[in-house]
Amino acid sequence: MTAFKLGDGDVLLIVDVQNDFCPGGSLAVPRGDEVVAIANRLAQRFGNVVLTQDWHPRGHRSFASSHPGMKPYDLATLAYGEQILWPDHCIQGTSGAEFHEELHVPGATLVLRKGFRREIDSYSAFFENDRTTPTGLAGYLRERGLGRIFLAGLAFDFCVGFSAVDAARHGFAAVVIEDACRGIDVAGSLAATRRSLAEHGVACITEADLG
Ligand code: VGL
Ligand code: ZN
Repeated sequence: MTAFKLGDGDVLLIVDVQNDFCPGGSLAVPRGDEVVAIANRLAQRFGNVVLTQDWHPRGHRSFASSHPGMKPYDLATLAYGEQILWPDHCIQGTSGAEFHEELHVPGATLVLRKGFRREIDSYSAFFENDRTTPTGLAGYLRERGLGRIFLAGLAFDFCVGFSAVDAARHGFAAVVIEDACRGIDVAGSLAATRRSLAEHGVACITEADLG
């Protein structure tokens, strides 16, 4: 039995499949490159595909290198609250910020760049980490009549998870395709993400559930 029948109101959101999040990159997600083949396959089944691209200026406040004496994965307090500090990654215009070279999604209609404000990180494709600055994605999806969002990509416990929860908060149906994601797992982030997805009614499925 097919649990999910895809239609015109569905969109596939492919999150941050970029070189810096893949093996060899500066913030490599373990086995991150394994999502490429499945993302390519999924994209062919959706009439609507949107890509996100983490896109930071040099000296971004989420980088440990911007905080003397602190190191990657430390917790810092920024103007909007707590922020995990990361290695420099996905710097605008660098090869680390490019999509994985085998990602092949010619039908994608939007590349949504996020994290471009020096002072604010953005895990979610909908709101930056201050939780109030919108990226514009909700408006795009609404105007296009897209009501159900399937998510794939990197990292499960950061950008994919936050995007899925914000989608649900916005009133979209949100579905994470878990075998099309890989996670980082810092400070219990995987378990926290699973809890948060469940609390917000986000379904977690596998590619096989799409029939
Ligand atoms: C991400 C940490 C920092 C992600 C982006 O794409 O999950 N994680 N920037
Ligand atoms: Zn980032």
